[in-house]
Amino acid sequence: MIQKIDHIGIAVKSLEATIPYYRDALGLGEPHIEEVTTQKVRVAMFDVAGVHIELLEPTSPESAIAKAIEKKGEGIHHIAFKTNDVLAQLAQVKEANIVVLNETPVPGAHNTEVAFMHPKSTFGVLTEFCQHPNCGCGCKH
Ligand code: CMX
Repeated sequence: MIQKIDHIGIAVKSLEATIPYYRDALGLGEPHIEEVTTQKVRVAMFDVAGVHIELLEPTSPESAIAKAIEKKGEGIHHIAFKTNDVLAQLAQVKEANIVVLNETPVPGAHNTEVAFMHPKSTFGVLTEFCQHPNCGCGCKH
């Protein structure tokens, strides 16, 4: 079941160049920063009342984010829905003939399990399902 919007992914060339806008100009506070090697990105996450702004900086030219920036420049890249069961969610959209990019969940930021659908089958919006474990880190999911 979809529970809420988990995060909005934004492709950026440089976390260092972008963070001051969100942290200082908007006043969102310090982000949680981590590298997600499986996705070839470095991520900075800002909590906005339980929904995260996820800045994504490519760590390799092979990263989906590097390719997105090359094609379209920086900007909104995807929307992610929090679910308590990614596999069930994938089965549900496949029933509706939506093309999935991951048949099974892969590791995402913050110890999540994630899976994407192809934007050509979701009306131009790259869409992710995201399932959180009980990570116990004190963050607001
Ligand atoms: N939003 C909307 N449309 C997009 C898109 C995006 N972010 N990225 C690509 N597209 C569109 C392109 O504009 C293109 O459309 P046209 O054919 O009309 O020009 C089409 O999708 C291209 O599709 P493709 O050739 O099959 O795929 P690409 O090589 O361009 O890769 C995608 C796109 C979505 C399949 C790839 O980026 C992917 O697998 N993404 C999932 C993983 C990911 O994005 N990881 C990074 C973030 C990870 C994280 O959150 O930690």
